[in-house]
Amino acid sequence: MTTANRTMLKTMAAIAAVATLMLMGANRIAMAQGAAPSAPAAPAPAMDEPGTRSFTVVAVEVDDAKIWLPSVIAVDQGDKVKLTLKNLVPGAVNQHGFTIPAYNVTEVVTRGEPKTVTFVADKAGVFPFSCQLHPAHIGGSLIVEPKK
Ligand SMILES: [Cu+2]
Repeated sequence: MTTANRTMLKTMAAIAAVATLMLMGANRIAMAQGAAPSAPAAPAPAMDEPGTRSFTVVAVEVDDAKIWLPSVIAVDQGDKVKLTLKNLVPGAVNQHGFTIPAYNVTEVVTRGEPKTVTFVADKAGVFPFSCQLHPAHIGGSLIVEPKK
């Protein structure tokens, strides 16, 4: 192999390595924005003090369905969880509920007035959340991964 070829190979390897790093970086950004790519209204979680997991959870209407998004919120047992609740459902009814019975979280969220709730996810498991005002509305699950 000539020196020129070897130099060329090294350059190509370097370019491939940089491209891989860039791809990994893009992945990380996509993951940081939450587990719900179907939630265009949910902005990326805000930065917070270490140990706090912050999520914006929005009530939206799709056709006739009222849905809290993201539908899955996953944290680790022991995390401090901060939820910013926003009601973006249009129409005459301007209040929707948000409840996680297992964690004694129950809020009424008025459109235009986001609410913040914080709690420590001390129990592991899968816990449903929903709108306590309108049982037909679609909720989701809080998943608390057990501590290893
Ligand atoms: Cu509702």
